[in-house]
Amino acid sequence: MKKRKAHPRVAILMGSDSDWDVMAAAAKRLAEFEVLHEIKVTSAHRSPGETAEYASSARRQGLEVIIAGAGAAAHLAGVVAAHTTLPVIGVPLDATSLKGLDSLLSTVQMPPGVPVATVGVGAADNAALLALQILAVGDDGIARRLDRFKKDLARQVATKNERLQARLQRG
Ligand code: RP5
Repeated sequence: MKKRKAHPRVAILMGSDSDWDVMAAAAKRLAEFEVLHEIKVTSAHRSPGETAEYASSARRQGLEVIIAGAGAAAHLAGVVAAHTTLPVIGVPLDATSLKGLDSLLSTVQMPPGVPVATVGVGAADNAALLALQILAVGDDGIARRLDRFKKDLARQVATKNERLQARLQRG
């Protein structure tokens, strides 16, 4: 049987290499779940043609979800969403004196018909988890791993509760 060539399932896009320190968390989470991804700097404002071309061909390239992080007047996720029917997850980044409020509003306030699933300011890890949950709709392996991840989260909360209860009892 011919083996299918492995291709990236998720794209992590960002407006500048200065966004990488925050966006790296998305790559780390996808790597932990062994999901192939590609990482690219492309800008809605500074390289609009390349961004549109990338988004337009993303589905053809075999990508399934696109994560796009940008700061300031952050239009990267929105422009990508305008050029593809793939799900787009926007990560607003804190890059100006407005501390991310500017990029949050630019990313989340999309016009009707062109949705961007926007996570919190700087929440690249959550963006990756949402991408994994989207892939898990048709991928039992990822769904099982996400299940274990959620059980682990609940265990961590239980430990925090035990710690607090012990502290309260000590007075
Ligand atoms: C945005 O402007 C980028 O996404 C970045 O967050 C911010 C600053 O970019 P650089 O001036 O560091 O390239 O477009």
